[in-house]
Amino acid sequence: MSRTALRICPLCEATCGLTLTIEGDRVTGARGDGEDVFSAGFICPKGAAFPELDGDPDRLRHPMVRRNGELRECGWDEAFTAVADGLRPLIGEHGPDAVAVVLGNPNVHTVAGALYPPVLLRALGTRNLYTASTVDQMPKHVSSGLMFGDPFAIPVPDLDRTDHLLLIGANPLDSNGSLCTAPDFPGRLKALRRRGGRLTVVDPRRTRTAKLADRHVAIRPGTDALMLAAVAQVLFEEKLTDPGRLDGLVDGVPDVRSLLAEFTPEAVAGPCDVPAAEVREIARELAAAPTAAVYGRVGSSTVEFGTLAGWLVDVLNTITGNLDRPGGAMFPLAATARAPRAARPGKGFVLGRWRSRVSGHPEIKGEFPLAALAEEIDTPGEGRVRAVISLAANPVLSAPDGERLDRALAGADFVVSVDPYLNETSRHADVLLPPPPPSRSPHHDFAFNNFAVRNQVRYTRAPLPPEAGRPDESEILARLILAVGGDPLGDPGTVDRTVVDVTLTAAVADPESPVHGRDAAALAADLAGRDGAERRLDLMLRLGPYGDGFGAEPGGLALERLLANPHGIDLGPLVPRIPKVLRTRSGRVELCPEPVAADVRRLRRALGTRPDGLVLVGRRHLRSNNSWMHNLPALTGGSNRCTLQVHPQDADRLGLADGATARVTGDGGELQVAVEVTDAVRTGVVSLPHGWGHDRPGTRLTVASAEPGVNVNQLLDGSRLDPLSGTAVLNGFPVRVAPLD
Ligand SMILES: Nc1nc2c(c(=O)[nH]1)N[C@H]1C(S)=C(S)[C@@H](COP(=O)(O)OP(=O)(O)OC[C@H]3O[C@@H](n4cnc5c(=O)[nH]c(N)nc54)[C@H](O)[C@@H]3O)O[C@H]1N2
Ligand SMILES: Nc1nc2c(c(=O)[nH]1)N[C@H]1C(S)=C(S)[C@@H](COP(=O)(O)OP(=O)(O)OC[C@H]3O[C@@H](n4cnc5c(=O)[nH]c(N)nc54)[C@H](O)[C@@H]3O)O[C@H]1N2
Ligand code: SF4
Ligand SMILES: [Mo]
Repeated sequence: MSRTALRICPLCEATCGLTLTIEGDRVTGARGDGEDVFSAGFICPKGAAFPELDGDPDRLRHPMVRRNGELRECGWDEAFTAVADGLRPLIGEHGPDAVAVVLGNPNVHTVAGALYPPVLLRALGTRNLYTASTVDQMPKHVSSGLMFGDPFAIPVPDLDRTDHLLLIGANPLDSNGSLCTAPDFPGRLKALRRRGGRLTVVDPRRTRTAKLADRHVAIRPGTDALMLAAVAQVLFEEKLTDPGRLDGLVDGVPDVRSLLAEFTPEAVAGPCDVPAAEVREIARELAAAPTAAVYGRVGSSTVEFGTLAGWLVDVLNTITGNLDRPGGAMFPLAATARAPRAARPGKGFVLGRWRSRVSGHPEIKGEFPLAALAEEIDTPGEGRVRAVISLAANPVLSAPDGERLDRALAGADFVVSVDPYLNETSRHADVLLPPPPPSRSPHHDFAFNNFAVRNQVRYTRAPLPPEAGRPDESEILARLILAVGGDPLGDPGTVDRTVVDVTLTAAVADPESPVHGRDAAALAADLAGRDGAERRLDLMLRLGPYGDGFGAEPGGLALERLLANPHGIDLGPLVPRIPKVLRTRSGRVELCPEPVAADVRRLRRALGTRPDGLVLVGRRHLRSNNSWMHNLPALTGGSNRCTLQVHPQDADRLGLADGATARVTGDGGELQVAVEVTDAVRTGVVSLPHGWGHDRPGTRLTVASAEPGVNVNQLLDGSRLDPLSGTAVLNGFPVRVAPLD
């Protein structure tokens, strides 16, 4: 007796619709949903492994609490009471900043992770917020914040219509794309080439994506900002700029021109190790394409000049007239986003409103660098972080210097972890709260629809009912919020009711809202949904850009329409959104923001250099995901291995043989790892993937700990950051490599 159920895949940013086969209370199969309005049947090996991932016997089913030093299973009421008992006295004595909140990557892949962390942060009032952004995309938030006034206004390449894609430091054939949500990214790149378009890939490794390209530029890591500056310089020099429709809406073009004047192709050729003539060709091709998009991701972000690279990507999009036009780089509009308002100046984006205690790092978007978490816990003194609430995060492996963080967490007064696994980070929990597997959770992409190459909306309810007595993740987080406030056994529904109340009270008072002047309580009573999370989704849909406005827009979106369209609702191709999307103080695109201009001075110092040391870059494997998918036999083995890739010439020079063990040394430590000799990396560069190092005691990762690998982030001491964004330099940092004698 089997049935099928739909479930949007939560395992990467592509958000494919899956059709699950369900037998009894287990998922036994997964295939692509051919009728999904966005993914149209696409599935990758990770999606296909959904049943195994969902049913992993190492997933925790009961909460755990530490008593007399030992973690043991307990009941849910006991767990939330322990949270309140642990946190309340610390907050009472030391204030809210004594509690750090750490938000990890899967929060953007769950309904709960979108809806509750903001409420938790407001309830706590702590300034100690650390997220995966500062080991990932924070540079892009900063460049967008400064240029467009909204850190979330991140243009995405209009993949299906562009004639030319300049792709920098991304490998979507393995990652399936990031800050560019596009199911079947590989197929969309092939379609670009089939329709006569051109693909250029800039990457120090010859990746599967690079193999698909018309041009592969094997740049020296960390130098993309220099190359992009030179591309802009050529465009200015050769009078190839034309902002098109945005002419008159962009400030600072002449300033950028003079700022970049000395970044000639000749001046960057040495540090980038890219011939000047090739930089000129890249610029001319970009200008000549009928439409083009420049797109940079992780390899251009978690680097020394990450914010400058993110900025230059959009400088190029703007001065070639490709920003905000079909076929260029565009701003998606999600169904649960705020409805657009009339164009007008905004508050702008301000950096460094407060600073971290130990190193004085400026806050960025309300966050401190994840790389600074350990020092905030282990450095004594007034204002020390004493407790940590970690939601879906494994910073012991994903942040620089995990060993220091490991020790810091062990020494913290109190740690709460919401995580399905007992792993490198959650083993430090005093209370561990495991959410149910994805088959028992609903899904809607609150985050990724803001970066999708086509506007669309989908919602899938949990394919399986909750196990008896087990809360879903939304309820876990709502109860955590109550526990932090001292009411561990309270009704979690009050959290959602309060949010609905506050939102509607503001909406009815807002002259631009479709519900202006109506009765908030009556609107709240009209919300559909079988739990608080669903009612909040209904609320956001109805007040959103395509919403029914509670009757003001008949036929508009509401939860019921999504439930009636289980394969999703297509909302059409991306449409131009400037000037409404802008929130800068000028109300215009600010092409030359002052903090960026100041940082260009740092970039200038790299001009004319010719570095010759060895640097390390990462890599992602198709059948892996950061630190938490090494526990499934179906996804491990084969080429998914934690090896140090070394170019044959470097291997010769260093005396390293394929399969031998190398000793790798960086600022933060040393590790030993097997060598893989391959010309897929360029000379002067070695590559080691992240998320490995599953050999710590006290975890429950049967498969992963049998093939633990090493933690690349141990090579870092946490001091190398992109200064404007606080983002860790995870790519292009210096290492020494020698054979293990
Ligand atoms: N050297 C190097 N380091 C890197 C990177 C790199 O390229 N190189 N990449 C960086 C990037 S881009 C990122 S995003 C970070 C990611 O780093 P993290 O944010 O730490 O995320 P993950 O490593 O994916 O770990 C996610 C945790 O969430 C848990 N989890 C899984 N599903 C769920 C769920 O449904 N609910 C809850 N509550 N928990 C869940 C997992 O068990 C795991 O403990 O790593 C960064 N670190
Ligand atoms: N299969 C799989 N999919 C994933 C993940 C995963 O771990 N596995 N993680 C998910 C997450 S959290 C994210 S953020 C996305 C990331 O998705 P992507 O941004 O596509 O990330 P990567 O695959 O790491 O690709 C980064 C590329 O940059 C290159 N690179 C390194 N340094 C430099 C440099 O200085 N300059 C240039 N031009 N290139 C450089 C690397 O060689 C690498 O090929 O993937 C997501 N999807
Ligand atoms: S591409 Fe991403 S969303 Fe699609 S099936 Fe694979 S892991 Fe899931
Ligand atoms: Mo990420």
